This record gives sequence, C-alpha cells and structure tokens, in this order.
Amino acid sequence: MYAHMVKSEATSEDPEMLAAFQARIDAGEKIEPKDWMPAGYRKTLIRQIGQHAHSEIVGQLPEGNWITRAPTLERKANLLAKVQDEAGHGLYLYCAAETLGVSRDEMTEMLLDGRMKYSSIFNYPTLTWADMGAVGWLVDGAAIMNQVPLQRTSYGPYARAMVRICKEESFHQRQGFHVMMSMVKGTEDQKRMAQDALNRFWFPALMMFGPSDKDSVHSRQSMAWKIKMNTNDELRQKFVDETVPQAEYLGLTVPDKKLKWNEETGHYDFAEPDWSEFFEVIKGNGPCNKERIAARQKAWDDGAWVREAMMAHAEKKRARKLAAE
Ligand code: FAQ
Repeated sequence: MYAHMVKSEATSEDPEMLAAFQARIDAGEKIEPKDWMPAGYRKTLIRQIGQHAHSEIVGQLPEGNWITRAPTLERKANLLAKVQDEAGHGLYLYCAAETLGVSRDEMTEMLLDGRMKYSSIFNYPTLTWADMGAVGWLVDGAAIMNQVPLQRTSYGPYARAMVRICKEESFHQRQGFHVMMSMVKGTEDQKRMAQDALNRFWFPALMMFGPSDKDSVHSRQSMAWKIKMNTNDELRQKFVDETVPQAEYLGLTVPDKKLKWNEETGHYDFAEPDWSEFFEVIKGNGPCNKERIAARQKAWDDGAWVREAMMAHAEKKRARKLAAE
C-alpha cells in the first residue's frame, strides 16, 4: 500500500505543485493527511514518526526492568505510570504515521528486520535504581528538548500528537530529577550511584539529538519542510546549557573535562560524544540492541493470536452485517 502511494505521488510531482506545497509550508500552514504532499515529504515523515514511535515502545524496556525492584510503593506506582505513558506515546505516534498510508504492522516488521531504527539511547543497560533517575532526568529531558519544537512541525497529526506527549514527558523529567535529588541527599553509596548513572548516561543522552550537523543527512531538507524545526547541534547545545546547572544543583559532576562556560558565546563549550560508538550503536552493535529487538520480536509473536482473533471477530461482524442487509 505504502509503496503504491509513493509511486503514484512521484509521477505527479510537477514543479508548480512542489512550489505551491513549499509556499504552504513557508506560510506556516499545517499539512493534513488528505492534502497533496511530495513523495519525499511523506517518506521522511513515515521514517521520522515511525522511528519516534518505535523509540517510545522500545524505550519502555530499560525502565520496565526496574518496576518490580522499585524501592518504595510510591516510586513503583510512578514508574509504572511513566512506562504506561510511553506506550501511549507510541500509540499516538503509530496512529499519526498511519495517516500517511503505512500500517502499524508494516512499521513493526520494518523495526524487527532492521529497516527502521529507534533511538540509540535505549540500547544502553539500566544497571541500578539511580538509572531510573538518570533516564527520567536526562533521557526524557533530551526528548523534551527535541519534541517541544516539534509541536510546531508542519504535519498536523504529528504536531498535535506532540502537544500531549510533551506535557507528559515534562512530568517524567521532573520525576527523574526527583529520584536524583533523593539519591544525592541519601547515603554516600546512594550519591555514588547517582554520579555513576550520570557518568554512564551523559554522552548517550547527547547522542539522542543525532549526528553533528555536518554528518546529518536529513536535516537540510527536513528543516525546509519544517519536519524538523532545529538542527541536531542547536538542540544538543540547548540541552547542555539547561542541564549543566541542574547537575550543579544536585552536586554532581558532568563527566566532561572540556565542559566550560564560554562568556563570549553565552553557552557551554563541551566535548563531542564518541561518534564512532554512536554509529556502531545505530548499526545494531550497541550493548543491548539484540536483547531489545528480541524482546520486541517475542511481544510480536506472543501477540499474534490476539491480532488473529481480532481480525476473525471483525470478519464475523462484517459478515453478520452483510447478512442483515
Ligand atoms: N538514534 O540525518 P539525521 C524518547 C539516524 S523519544 C538512532 O540527523 P534526522 C521518549 C537517523 O535516523 C526519542 N538513530 O536524521 C522516551 C538517520 O538514519 P536513517 C526519539 C539516529 O532524522 C523517554 C541517520 O542517523 N525521539 O526518548 C539517531 O534528520 C524515556 C542520520 O541522522 C525522536 O525520534 C539516534 N539518536 O534527525 C521514551 C524525535 N539520530 O533514518 C521512553 C523525532 C540520528 O536515514 C523512555 N526525531 N539517527 O537510516 C527526530 O527529531 C530526528 O529523527 C532525530 C534525527 C533528531 C532523532
């Protein structure tokens, strides 16, 4: 279905239609599912929204790992609610992508066979309870930095999904920060755990914004189409500028010897993440890639009977309706 749509659109891309489309984008209009759009715009959105949806779903796994081991009932309830929120985000995003003519089943198959990606960050393990603080604080913090501007993205269903997602993500960020605050006010061991979690998650969090602008393949076109509102480096800088004072407030040290406030630029100077590690992780060679995909594959296989039962039920309903007519 999707391949067919892209093919038929590609034949109708005359320069006038492309110019009219760009004029709508430039005027700040929202593009809606039934509007004409260039095949490349549709394809880029399916890629980005689909990968974003997969990230929310795969992103449940590192935190799901700690639900049964949360230190108090309150923390457990909070974590459970957060992980459920992420499932909800995945669902809004799959729905937004489906308006572009791709099915959730197709996207899932593409995730499982490696044709679609999900965020690099979820290929790192969560080793201690402090990681639940670091994930909320840094991972949700980075996610919000990237997603707040996406509320103004040009594709209507994506922009609207982002509004609700951002509200929930900001709650998650505060929840994570609260866990970190408790840890740093605790015993020496707890403070050490908090520092260790920051040490392990800092650079992977910076990688969430994507490769540096010079290596970003899609940024230029995606920004012209307002699918992306900022470059990867712009958002990474904003994240560093906002997060370093939070680390100082916690009494923790950001694991970057190059980190320094720059009076002239009004921003922090900081070290680049190890980009060779990033490219290895997104190629499937990170610490937990195989485990994450195996978990999603198992969920897909275990759920097959539910999907089949629902299809059979829908078919029966349709047949009953036809018979009654
Ligand atoms: N991981 O040309 P660019 C969350 C790929 S949600 C993996 O710069 P683009 C909530 C990229 O796909 C986190 N792959 O790409 C939560 C492309 O490869 P391709 C997800 C990455 O798209 C919290 C290639 O590298 N958020 O965390 C990554 O213009 C806690 C070249 O890169 C979103 O998806 C990466 N980090 O910019 C859930 C936000 N970065 O596709 C649970 C929406 C790049 O050609 C718990 N997405 N790649 O094979 C975006 O804003 C963009 O897609 C970027 C990448 C900024 C991620």
